[in-house]
Formats: sequence, structure tokens, C-alpha cells
Amino acid sequence: MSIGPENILILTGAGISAESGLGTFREKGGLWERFDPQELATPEAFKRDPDKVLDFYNARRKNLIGATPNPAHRALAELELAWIMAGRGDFLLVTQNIDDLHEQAGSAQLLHMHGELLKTRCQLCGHLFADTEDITPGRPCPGCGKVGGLRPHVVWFGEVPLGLDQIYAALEQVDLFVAVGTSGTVYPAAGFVQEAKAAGAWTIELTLEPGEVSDLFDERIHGPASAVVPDWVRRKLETGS
Ligand code: BV8
Repeated sequence: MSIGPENILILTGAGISAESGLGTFREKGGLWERFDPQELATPEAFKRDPDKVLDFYNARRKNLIGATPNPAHRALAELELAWIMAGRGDFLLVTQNIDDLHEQAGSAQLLHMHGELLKTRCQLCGHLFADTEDITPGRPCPGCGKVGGLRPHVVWFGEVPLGLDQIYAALEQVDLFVAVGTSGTVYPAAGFVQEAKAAGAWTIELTLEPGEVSDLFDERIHGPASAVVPDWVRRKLETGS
């Protein structure tokens, strides 16, 4: 009996990039432990103190440049290629991360729902461009030439995440939902597992420790992503389960 297509949706969070040297948010020493997100990752914070918010993202951008993918990023890119080449079904990688490590590893069916740190946009003319430079209030927009409008192309708390229509459309058809390296703290991403279950999907949590919605998953494999994710991908490709 030929098995039908199996549509896969993978959701990643900061934990997949931890072993590439990029900080997570809510762990010991995590970013939000040292910085208050309400202080730094909200439009109100940016209006109140643009220099402080821009300094925070300029520091993270510098930290990101030179970072490289780890075996977990590479395993997900390998799974995507194998899945699409074999016509096994749809594949979508939704990341909450604003780094470019999935791109570096070769992922293509990729959606950054919380934006991208290596892109900057102008609030005055809407120009969106790849950017590795510091953003300063006096830097002119390469699009309109005006100063004072540049901000990181990142979704802050209280702002609507990107690509939600595409994500919810994919969740309606998903057969396998896998959350990698995310604490299940931030919505709407933390609610995706419920949408996947409502669509009848099998759900797997691959994180170092159980996240806040861990109990909702059908299967949980805990450990460092650079070990757990390649092992799971190998099992998936070799046994189909
Ligand atoms: C929105 C970009 C309206 C910026 C980020 C009360 C209830 C419910 C919701 C809310 C509420 N009050 C406010 C809200 C809404 C709010 C929210 O969810 N707040 C939370 C804190 C309660 N959400 C929003 O504001 C969102 N917008 O709701 O708009 C709307 C919505 C829908 C439709 C219309 C309107 C916007 C949220 C986006 C905020 N921006 N990032 C930046 O990066 O600076 S969020 C930030 O947190 C990152 O994106 C990060 O990815 C995300 C989630 O964190 P994680 O990725 O999970 O990382 P974390 O550190 O938490 O966990 C790390 C995990 O990795 C852990 O599980 C750990 O065990 C594991 N790990 C660690 N090391 C490893 C590992 N795993 C494997 N291997 C390892 N080595």
C-alpha cells in the first residue's frame, strides 16, 4: 500500500543556535536574564530610548557575524532536501530566530517569523535591505536618504509576527510537527503545537529540557540539539518514523 504524502513543519527557537555560540533568552545567563525584553524588544522601548535598543541589536549583530551553523542546522537542511527530492510531501521550516544559521546550513523552505537581524528597514520609506552595519540614529536610509528612520527588521513584543497566513495554512495540512530548541514561552509560536494536533499531526519536542508546553507533544527527546537533531533526522530518513 503506498503511503500518502507526509507534510512536515519544523519550528526552531534560540536553543538550536545555542551551540553555535548565540545566546538563548530564558536560560541561566540568557539574554532576557541580563536585559529586560520590555526594556529592549518593544516599539515603546525603541521610541523611549532608541540608542539603548540600537546598541543592544548592534551588539547581537556583531556577535552573529562569524557564527556558523552546528550539526542540528545542517541535519534540518539535509532532511528538507531529502524530503523535497523524494517528493515525500511538503516541508516548511519556521524559525523564531533572527540569525542566518539556517540559511548558511542550506535551508531554503524557511520563514523567519520574528524577522532577521541581518536586515534593516526604514520606517520613513519602507526600504528593506540586507545590512551588517551598526544602525545609528544619524545613519541615512540608502533608499530615501533621510536619517532617523532605520530600525532592525525584527518583530518586537506587541508586534505581529511575519508570515502567519502561510504558517497557519501549513499547520492545517501538517502531518508531522517538530519543535526544536524552543521554550514554548512566546505566542503565537508556542500555540502552533495545538494547531498541529488539531490537524491530526504527530508532534515531537526536541529540546535540552522540557518547554512550557511540553506535555502537549506526543514525543519528547531531550538533549543538546547538535546530537539529538541529527539522530532524529537519521532515524526519520532511515525508518520513516
Ligand atoms: C503578538 C525577536 C499580537 C526579537 C522575539 C500573555 C499570554 C500570551 C501572549 C502574550 C501575553 N502577553 C503578551 C503576549 C504576547 C507576546 C508573548 O508571547 N509574550 C510572552 C513573553 C508571554 N507575544 C508577542 O508580543 C508576539 N506578537 O502576540 O502580536 C498578535 C499575534 C497574532 C496575531 C495578531 C496579533 C511577538 C513575539 C515576538 C517577540 N520577538 N524575538 C529578538 O530576538 O530580539 S521573541 C524571542 O523569544 C525570540 O524570537 C525567541 O526565539 C523567542 C522564543 O524564545 P525561544 O526561542 O524559545 O528561546 P528561549 O531562550 O526561551 O528557550 C531556549 C530553549 O532552547 C529552551 O527550551 C532550552 O531548553 C533549549 N535549549 C537551550 N540550549 C539548547 C537547547 N535545546 C537544544 N540544544 C541546546 N544546546
